[in-house]
Amino acid sequence: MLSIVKSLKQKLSKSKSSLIDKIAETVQAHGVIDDEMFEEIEEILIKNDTGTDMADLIIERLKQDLRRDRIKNPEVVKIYLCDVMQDILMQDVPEDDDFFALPDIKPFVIAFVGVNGTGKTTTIGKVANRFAKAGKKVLIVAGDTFRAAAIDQVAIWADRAGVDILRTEPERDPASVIYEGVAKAVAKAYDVVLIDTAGRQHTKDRLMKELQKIDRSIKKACADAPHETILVVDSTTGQNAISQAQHFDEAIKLSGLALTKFDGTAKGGIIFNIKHNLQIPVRLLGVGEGIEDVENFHTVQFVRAFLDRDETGE
Ligand SMILES: Nc1nc2c(ncn2[C@@H]2O[C@H](COP(=O)(O)OP(=O)(O)OP(=O)(O)O)[C@@H](O)[C@H]2O)c(=O)[nH]1
Ligand SMILES: [Mg+2]
Repeated sequence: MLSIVKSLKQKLSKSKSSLIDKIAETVQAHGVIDDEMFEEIEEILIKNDTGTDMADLIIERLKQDLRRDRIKNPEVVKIYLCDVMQDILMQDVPEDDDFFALPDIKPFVIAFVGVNGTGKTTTIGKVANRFAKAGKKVLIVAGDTFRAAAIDQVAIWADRAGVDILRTEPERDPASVIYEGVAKAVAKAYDVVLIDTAGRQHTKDRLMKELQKIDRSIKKACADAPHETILVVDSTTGQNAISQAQHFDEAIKLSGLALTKFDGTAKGGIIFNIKHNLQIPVRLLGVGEGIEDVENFHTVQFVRAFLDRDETGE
């Protein structure tokens, strides 16, 4: 557990130094606890994508706690801030939420959706690899049929992960290809099906309707599937993530989010924004371009890594 926190910490080092450390620096430079200091903290939070409502909430709670304990020393502010942020993230969170611990459902069907270029195909490759390593029989369905290159790309990931793929000629109707894939998984006793879909703008009605068709064809092949529908969100997109999630959730009921490119963002605050605005849990974090670079989003570990806390919670 400690080593997971450490390695996550390294991967998140960019995000960490730019939020909590920046706040600590600001507070220290400021020297006294006053309104100006709170404004500066709030500004940093908003710049880091927490959203204004969430930034307000954090600041209000911080003020309350500092007042309650009659804190006058600015050096202690960081500790109080970490506590407030930790409390907010940990509210209503189930313990030990492991994406890779499959329930007793076979095949377990997971659809990946999202806007263009967010990392759907890459995430599927990483997830396939994890399941394959755990001894699961995995089928990837190449449901992004718009471009031949997309089919080749997901085939390369299937090969790397050492799992099977159902692929067709390009330009076939994605819903029918996906139907074939899920039906094959049912017939051949696969443990897990990972469905790749084409990137689509959440504001385009026609593409959102196509998602509904895909959902229906998955259900035709396996009545209670998809068991998970994961929206893959690029964590560097900031506020737009919320609107993406709302639109996709209307078209195809989402069960969770995968936040990719967390290694490259200086703005870890998006996690707080999501917590405030969506009822959809973050399940996976993408922390690099390699096949191993996926982590369970485990709130406790994340909070420790992100807010620079170690095992003892100090
Ligand atoms: N640094 C980093 N790069 C990532 C991560 N996930 C994906 N990428 C990169 O993001 C780019 C797009 O990834 P894809 O997996 O092709 O994205 P996609 O959502 O399938 O794209 P479309 O199918 O075109 O919509 C690639 O260059 C990936 O290497 C991540 O967690 N960290
Ligand atoms: Mg793709």
